[in-house]
Amino acid sequence: MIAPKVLLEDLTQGIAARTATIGVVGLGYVGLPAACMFAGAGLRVVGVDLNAERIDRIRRGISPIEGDEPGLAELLEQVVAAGRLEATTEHAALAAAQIILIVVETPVEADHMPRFGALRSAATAIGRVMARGSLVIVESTVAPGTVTGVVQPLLEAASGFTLNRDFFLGACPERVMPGRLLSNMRNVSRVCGGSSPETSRAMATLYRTIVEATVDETDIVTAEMVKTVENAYRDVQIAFANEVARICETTGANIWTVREFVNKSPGRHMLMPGAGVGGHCIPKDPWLLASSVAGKVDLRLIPAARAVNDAMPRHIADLLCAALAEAHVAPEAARVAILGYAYLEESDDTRNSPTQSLCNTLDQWGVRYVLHDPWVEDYRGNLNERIAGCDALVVMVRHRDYLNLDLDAIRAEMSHAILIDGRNVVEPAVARNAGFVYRGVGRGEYHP
Ligand code: SAJ
Repeated sequence: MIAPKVLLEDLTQGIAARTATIGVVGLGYVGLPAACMFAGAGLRVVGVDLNAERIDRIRRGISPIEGDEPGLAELLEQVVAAGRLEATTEHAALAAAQIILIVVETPVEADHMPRFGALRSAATAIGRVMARGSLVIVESTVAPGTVTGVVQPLLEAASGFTLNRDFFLGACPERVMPGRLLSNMRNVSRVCGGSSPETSRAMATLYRTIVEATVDETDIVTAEMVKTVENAYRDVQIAFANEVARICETTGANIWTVREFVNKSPGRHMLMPGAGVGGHCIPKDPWLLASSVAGKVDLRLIPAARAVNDAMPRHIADLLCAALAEAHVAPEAARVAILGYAYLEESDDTRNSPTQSLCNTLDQWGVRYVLHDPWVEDYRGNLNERIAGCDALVVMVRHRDYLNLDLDAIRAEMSHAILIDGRNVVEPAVARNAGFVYRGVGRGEYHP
């Protein structure tokens, strides 16, 4: 039997010589760019996805990824035409791969706990077909302890192999962002956590074929921790900014001035308050981190930050209510135009949209609303027409289209002139001079 050390050496040489084959399980907005980048680096890639329509489009060299992803469609077409990227719904094709990436979704459920259903299925399917000497790498963001606690046992049970003797395992969490998939994959550093130091080294050799930033080598749990911690950290930072904004609304300060001057203090980097925290990462990853110590460590800050950020859409609704009262408009008689549904400016991604949370509150209150978003198919259209007859405007996303609103023209279309600014897109004095009743997150100087 070939010694594990030799197996890894052969694998590393195959990467360097570009003779190795990589399997990628999950061809979504992370897996597909990864498959294309490795194929573009000269490696042979076999992509597997359960979605036959997606596989069909990829086989035709057509990207199934929505939104503007610079370079992706061209790269996909190129590597498919060159025969370096094959796509299939059959996991059996992975038998030919020396390296297999798992890039499937890892959501948390309503109880904030992960079930890892897709991950478990992928691990079992891979275990059934993977060849001896394979290196399996989990790119999905998982709770610390998942790769060795969930993936390893499933791989061993399905293959009959033993870790670090017959196969190798690692975690290299993705760090992509919609709109910058290829650029992030190339320019953002990666953490390679392997089941042995030699495994981490082989992983680093692989990722250095596509990553121009630093590629760090460590153990598996550290890699799992880094990804979930970096996003929990960001969530706490945003929550702090949101809480200070609410303090400003009572003390009569302007959060943006406070933040500007605070950040002049050495080592301070206060983030931005806003109308809420959406997306596929920040609302989820803190819960993945917390789930790894559920019942063992009594966490206070991380859950509290989630609660603060999740409460911002309700805060926007409360600001709206206060402004309606000042304008003597009954909420149940009001008609509100909500500007922005995507979770982030200049994006069509609506996952965990804070606006949806606001709509749920307005539905409970019986407040009628219309939605506008130039990036979201269902809500595109002429802004003035969408606003016509409304009593209030609520800005939820800092899309470029909302940065220079013609308030005089908008005012002429509206029944009442109320403006709620969730993303600091309008100077309050400008709104007031145009005849608007104004409320803004953190703009205490304008909250009577
Ligand atoms: N947000 C604020 N205030 C801020 C920053 C963001 O309210 O100061 C809100 C945004 O409006 C949005 C949500 O938080 O609703 C998330 O925004 P984000 O800028 O964090 O963007 P994401 O969710 O795409 O975050 C991803 C993360 N990357 C990965 O998980 C691989 C995050 O770690 C990155 O910092 C971020 O991209 C980025 O800036 O690239």
